[in-house]
Amino acid sequence: MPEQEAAAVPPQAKGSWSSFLKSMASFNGDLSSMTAPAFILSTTSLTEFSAYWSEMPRLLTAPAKESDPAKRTMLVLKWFLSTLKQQYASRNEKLGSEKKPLNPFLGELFLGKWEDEEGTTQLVSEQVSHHPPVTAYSIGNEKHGVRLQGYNAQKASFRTTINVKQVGHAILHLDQYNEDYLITFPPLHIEGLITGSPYVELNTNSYIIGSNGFASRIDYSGKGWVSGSKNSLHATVYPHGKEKEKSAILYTADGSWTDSFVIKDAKKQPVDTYNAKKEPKTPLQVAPIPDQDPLESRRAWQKVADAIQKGDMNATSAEKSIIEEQQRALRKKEAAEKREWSDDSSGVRIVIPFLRGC
Ligand code: HC3
Repeated sequence: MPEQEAAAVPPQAKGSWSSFLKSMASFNGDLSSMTAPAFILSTTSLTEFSAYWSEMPRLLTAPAKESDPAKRTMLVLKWFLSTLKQQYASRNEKLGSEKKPLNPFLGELFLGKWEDEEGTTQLVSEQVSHHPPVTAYSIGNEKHGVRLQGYNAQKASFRTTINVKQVGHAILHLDQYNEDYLITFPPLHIEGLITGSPYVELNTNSYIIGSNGFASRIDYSGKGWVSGSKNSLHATVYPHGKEKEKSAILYTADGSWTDSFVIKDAKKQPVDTYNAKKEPKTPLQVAPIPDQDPLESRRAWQKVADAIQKGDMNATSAEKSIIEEQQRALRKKEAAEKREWSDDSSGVRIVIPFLRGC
């Protein structure tokens, strides 16, 4: 084991980390109920992860400005690939390792917006199920008529490491072309678990299926025992039904999702590039905590986050219990009231348990 990796577990946490690893042998697949040592706890809730889809709004809106349908599909692919680093490696980069995010409560909200030359891009992320955890989101840029809506859940298992299958999908809609792109999410696994510096590596493949007759397939690979490099990707854009026909490929993308990739056309000529280290991001604007609704993530978890930051496990558990207790009381109240919510504008009656418990 390399020394610098072994040092990832603080000396005082070595015992709890090895107990955590032993407990993984009987892991039941429920990531939210996994009890992890203090040093690996994050102060960020999973509802915040929805923001990773749009940290570079100009890439999200770029397809809306392209009149050629195959090129539009390529630009959707470029935007999707550009989100991968933020989605899967940014915490590792920022915090030194992947951490265990806060498990959102039902109805938890994360709201924000990006303001730049693309206009306003608005984010609404909501926890729509607590057990199993499901996060839904809607990201919209009205000026360019672009909307991304989706939901995410995870099914995990343990075999030599934590393997995560992502359940859910997202749909990117372009108003101008009345076009939808159905996006699936890659399976992933955790590397570096033994040494206490976990990070995400993506597995197999995922797809983007356009309603315009074109699709993209993205293949992911990592550093194997013998060859390969970390975070590698190979993607192709092709007409529907022609995934296996090499001669039908319209565009390819090759490189790394944490570094850079090149997009080439059918003649193998470079037509576009992306460099994750150089691409400027637009900061997400979130309301100051005192101005947030009590259901908003950073306000609701503030005391828990402070306790985690101080490394105070007793306060962390106590503050988490307060939130859990409030949630139990709310569920009881809702059950007693048999509450129904209605949307007056459409006349549709939405019964909360149906909507929330998906
Ligand atoms: C598996 C994961 C929680 C889920 C995270 C998801 C799939 C959430 C939706 C985002 O769009 C993409 C995404 C990125 C990373 C995924 C997380 C990586 C690790 C985390 C586990 C719950 C934590 C595992 C615990 C430990 C000890 C390894 O940190």
